[in-house]
Amino acid sequence: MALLNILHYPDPRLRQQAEAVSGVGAAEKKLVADMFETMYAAPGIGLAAVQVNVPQRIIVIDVSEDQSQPLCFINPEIIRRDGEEQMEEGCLSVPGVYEPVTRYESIRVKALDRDGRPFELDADGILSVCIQHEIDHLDGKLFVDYLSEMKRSRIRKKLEKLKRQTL
Ligand code: GNR
Ligand code: NI
Repeated sequence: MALLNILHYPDPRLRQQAEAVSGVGAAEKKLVADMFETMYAAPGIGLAAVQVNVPQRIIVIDVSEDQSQPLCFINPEIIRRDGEEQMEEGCLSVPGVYEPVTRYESIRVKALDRDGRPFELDADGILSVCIQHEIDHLDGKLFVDYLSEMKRSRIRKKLEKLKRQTL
């Protein structure tokens, strides 16, 4: 296993459109294992492959308090969406920033699991929010894109300054 480097906004590689995975083999399974390790170490409740500079449609999530509910979604698709809900979001690629975002309240998702087997799952609450946040990453989208241009530009300047200071 290995810890992967997480890209930070405004890195242009976070804008990559991820490609569908054509088969789940040894390389994909290793990537999934490394993504879980990286997410738990961060710590975070979700991680999309684009965040570790792999433009493939792979997501890992665990919203439990004790790392007991690992979920992997390969080629995820939202097949049902209902209601709206606002929740405070954060992102490992936008460290230190938390802002409310409105998303679908409940969804049904279709995907392949880490062994390549198809499954469907109903989600609401934080799991629903997290799945939508991660699928956005696979399309090169970040939660700051839902904020005003003024807020986003303030966040970009803050993170650019932070980066300069650590170089
Ligand atoms: O760790 C994370 N917490 C979180 C909190 C509210 C809404 C979404 C998230 S996802 C985030 C990890 C991350 O950046 N995944 O892409
Ligand atoms: Ni994120």
